[in-house]
Amino acid sequence: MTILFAAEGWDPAPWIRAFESHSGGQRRVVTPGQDHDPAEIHYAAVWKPRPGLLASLPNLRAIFNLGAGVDALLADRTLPDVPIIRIVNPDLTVRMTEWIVLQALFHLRQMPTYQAQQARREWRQLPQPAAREVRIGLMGYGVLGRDSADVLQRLGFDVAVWARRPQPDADCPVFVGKEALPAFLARTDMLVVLLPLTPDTRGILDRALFAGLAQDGVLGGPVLINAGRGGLQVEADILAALDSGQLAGASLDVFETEPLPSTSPLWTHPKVVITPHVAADSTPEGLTGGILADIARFERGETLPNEVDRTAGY
Ligand code: NDP
Ligand code: OXD
Repeated sequence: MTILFAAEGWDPAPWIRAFESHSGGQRRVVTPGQDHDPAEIHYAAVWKPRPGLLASLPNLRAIFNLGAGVDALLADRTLPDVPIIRIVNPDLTVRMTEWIVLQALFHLRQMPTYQAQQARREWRQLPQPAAREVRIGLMGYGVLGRDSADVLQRLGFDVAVWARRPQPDADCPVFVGKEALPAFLARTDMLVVLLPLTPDTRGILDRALFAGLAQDGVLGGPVLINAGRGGLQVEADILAALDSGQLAGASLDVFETEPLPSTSPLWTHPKVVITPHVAADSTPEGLTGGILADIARFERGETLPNEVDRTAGY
């Protein structure tokens, strides 16, 4: 049984090595450019595969998306009707939590201002709010959101979350659905976004949403931290909100267009922290063992966790 590895822009060599070593050489791994019979492929491990590629595999049994977000994959209207499994893996989760916590502390401890002062050799101590005085609003309380929420709460932040459905086991206030969004935003000083990109969430981070954020917080204005997807945000509205003071700062890992064009004013904006979609990388060592274990379960007839709901889009 052969696995097709197809990940746009990624070096396949370490992935193939990791698949082969974790399977003790039991699985053959091929790439789209390589000579192979499409009929021999039963599983595909993919990241943004060329539209139509998966439809060309007549014996495909399951698709493993090599990231947590499936928006790019679901955009292929020819996808075969087989289970799509997305990555849920402690390695990826911890990496995301590191990034979110790093950004939350960066803004809490006023690092953008201190960096600007450093550039001017200016020694000026600012009043320092405590984490417990900052109300974090976390959009998306899934695998990644839950872990970030736990760690942010342990650091003392006052965390509430927004999700699509009730979360009976949550240990923080939960706001559910569109009706609860205004109340959620009104108590948010730091908006952390870990939503998937779906038809319901596209463009949600816009002027109207920023206008609903709390303006009376200890940070001097609300801060936006987005590691979900660039399609969630309207960048022109972020820039306008930063310039009008409606937003006091932003940390962005994802963008409407990636790579972020060199002409984007976000690059040089003094209130913006930019990272190039690296909040939580998918690594061969972190992920291949889990995919192979899932394939073994699937072949034993067991149901796989983390199957994507195509209707909901995540
Ligand atoms: P999950 O599917 O586990 O969680 C998604 C969460 O978003 C759930 O809480 C869900 O609500 C909520 N949600 C979805 N749609 C809506 C909506 N319309 N209104 C309110 N809440 C909604 O995803 P993960 O936590 O694993 O990942 C989240 C996203 O992070 C990924 O989709 C991906 O885009 C992004 N990501 C980015 C990376 C990076 O490096 N920048 C790396 C990895 C992921 P409910 O619980 O009610 O279903
Ligand atoms: C993902 C990503 O979805 O890397 O995992 O963005």
